[in-house]
Amino acid sequence: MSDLRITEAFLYMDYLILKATKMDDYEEMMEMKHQDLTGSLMCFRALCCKGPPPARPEYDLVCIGLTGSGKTSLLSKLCSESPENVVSTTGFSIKAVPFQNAILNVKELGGADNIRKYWSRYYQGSQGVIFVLDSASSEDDLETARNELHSALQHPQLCTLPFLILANHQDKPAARSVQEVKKYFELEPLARGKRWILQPCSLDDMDALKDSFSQLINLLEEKDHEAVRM
Ligand SMILES: Nc1nc2c(ncn2[C@@H]2O[C@H](COP(=O)(O)OP(=O)(O)O)[C@@H](O)[C@H]2O)c(=O)[nH]1
Ligand SMILES: [Mg+2]
Repeated sequence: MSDLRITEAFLYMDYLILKATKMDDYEEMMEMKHQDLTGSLMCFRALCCKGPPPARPEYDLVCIGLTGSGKTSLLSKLCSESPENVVSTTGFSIKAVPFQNAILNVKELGGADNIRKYWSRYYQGSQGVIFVLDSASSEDDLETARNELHSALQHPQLCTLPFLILANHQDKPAARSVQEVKKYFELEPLARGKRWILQPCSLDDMDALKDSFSQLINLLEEKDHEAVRM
């Protein structure tokens, strides 16, 4: 819409106000309204004449980890969903998680004993991996989580992808520190040469969580640029 047409529209609105309020002095009102009109025009232009926002790149990720590690809760919180709506994941679920510079389409795979053996069927097409672990879990569960993480890091469809490992439940007194997790999971030797981030986090610490996701997005973008260069 041209500036002239917008001005006409505002003038007509003034005429209607004048009629409704029965103000006599049109000149006086116009003088008063002049400043407002200029401001309104700028707002109108900002709202209506701005082009669509630039498209954000989308990445497909797979999110794995034992049941109860906090996959659904963390992803739901990133999507600003209410915690009351979090239900246990049977099979898998997909969420589009929006960030300022990218959208992550995250496929969460259920972590129960009888489902984990099917995880690898859903790896195809993934561009990155999120592995969530409960840092305060029992020794047995921690060992199971370690075995699952090792299998995932070595799987042919995942081994070259960026990994974000979330050491969750850090708010609990029994939580292992990030150094303990790194040592226990033998991450240094296992993930040598791979792109990975190990982030201690909890449901209450969204800043740490968001920060680790921006690092993951950087790794995904780097991979994109490499593909363009090849
Ligand atoms: N204290 C605490 N509880 C958590 C945390 N993350 C998840 N939970 C709780 O752990 C339970 C299982 O979480 P859920 O997201 O369903 O785990 P999932 O099976 O990995 O998807 C829920 O009751 C969550 O509220 C955390 O960081 N700290
Ligand atoms: Mg779940």
